[in-house]
Amino acid sequence: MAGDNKFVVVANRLPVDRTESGWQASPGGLVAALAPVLRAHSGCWVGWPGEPDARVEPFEFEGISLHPVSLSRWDFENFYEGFSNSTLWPLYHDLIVAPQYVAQWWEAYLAVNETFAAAVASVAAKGATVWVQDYQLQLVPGMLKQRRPDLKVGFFLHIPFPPPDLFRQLPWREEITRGLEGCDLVGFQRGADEANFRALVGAAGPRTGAFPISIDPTAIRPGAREDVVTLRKELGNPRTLMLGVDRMDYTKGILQRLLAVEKLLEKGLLDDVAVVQLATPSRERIEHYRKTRREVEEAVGRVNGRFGQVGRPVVHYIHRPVAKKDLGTYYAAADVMLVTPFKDGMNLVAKEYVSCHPHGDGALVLSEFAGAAVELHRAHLCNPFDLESIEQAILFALDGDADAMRAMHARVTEHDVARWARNFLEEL
Ligand code: ADQ
Repeated sequence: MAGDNKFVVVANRLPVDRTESGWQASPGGLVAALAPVLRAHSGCWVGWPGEPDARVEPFEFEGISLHPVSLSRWDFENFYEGFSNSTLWPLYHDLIVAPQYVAQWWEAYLAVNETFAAAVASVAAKGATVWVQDYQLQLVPGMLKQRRPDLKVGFFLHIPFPPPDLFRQLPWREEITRGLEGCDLVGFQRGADEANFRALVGAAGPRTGAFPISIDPTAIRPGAREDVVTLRKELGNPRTLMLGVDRMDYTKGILQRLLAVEKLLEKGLLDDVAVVQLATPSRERIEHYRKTRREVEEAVGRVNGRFGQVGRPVVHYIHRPVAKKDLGTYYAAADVMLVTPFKDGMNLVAKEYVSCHPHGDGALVLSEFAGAAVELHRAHLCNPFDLESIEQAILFALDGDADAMRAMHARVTEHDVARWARNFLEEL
């Protein structure tokens, strides 16, 4: 059975969310990067619509044809929350928390990957190109090649690939590598991730490459001058405005940056500062995520209790998603951006911030364990496992470095997400 789509993107999620007023494009650069390719090649997107137990018929959205794959509540709990986010996510992020190995989760992963592979096989035209996205679907390439040897299959891993000795913990390591070996090309964020995978599969494995993902600079625009002035005024016109923007995830090191700020305040090395921490709620049914949130919120309360004034807290914390337009205002207004993950595939927030500072102002504190540190190596790099290292980077950042900011801005603007997609697909 074959369909008529010459280009198929397959990802855990469709690039849309259902709202009260119908389907809406979900934020994220992937859609922006792939939409032109999908339109030009009569392509389609296969993915889960985001609601357990719902059956949704295929539909068109802004010129792209979407093929929903339905997942049951059981699939969601075992495949998504279980194997994807409580086994693979911590394992691939170097065991910041301990991965759990549960046979039932693995069975769900296997079954759901089969469902995705079957869906792709039914919509892809003969000889079509299929681009599989991310850690939730690592078995799909192998399964597809069995059903449809005529297809050209690429895979991109958005998160890090762990060193071989960590990967070997996985009871189902061989099945996963076999899945990826079904690819014509496997793409990673960094050369180091690619090397980890190569060390595992040896010279006989599939073709691989490093393709650092990037942002769509037209989607996040620096806020208008008057909005920046208003925001700073609302924050009490602090001398220094620091900003954090993350999904609430234990990989992001949100607590660590707050502890570093607290230490600097304690030592009297920082004053007249406001910190804005925006955190989107994420995976809240998983205990480690709830714990991370509790720890962050406790630190926010403690820092404000120790160093804030009535009507003038030090840390302004919002645990809700923020509109892209407002995000541009926060980025433009911030003197120092704090990006301190313990481990991160890329970290697009760092690139979004740099993209909102074309004139050399602002400063970026960036963890050396974020994939973004390869390209943004002129940022104020720090080791998030070492609080003093974060403190040092913040102190250096207070002085800024206009040349570095301009150079990083040029890099991010030139190497945008469209170029990322083009590079991968040309190589494929
Ligand atoms: P994430 O772990 O989600 O992505 P990141 O790359 O920083 O991390 O992307 C987050 C996105 O969500 C950004 O575009 C950001 O603007 C947005 N966002 C975050 N907090 C927000 C808030 N409070 N309000 C509104 N928007 C918010 C995974 C990997 C990364 C990799 C990307 C892409 O973990 O390492 O860079 O995929 O490959």
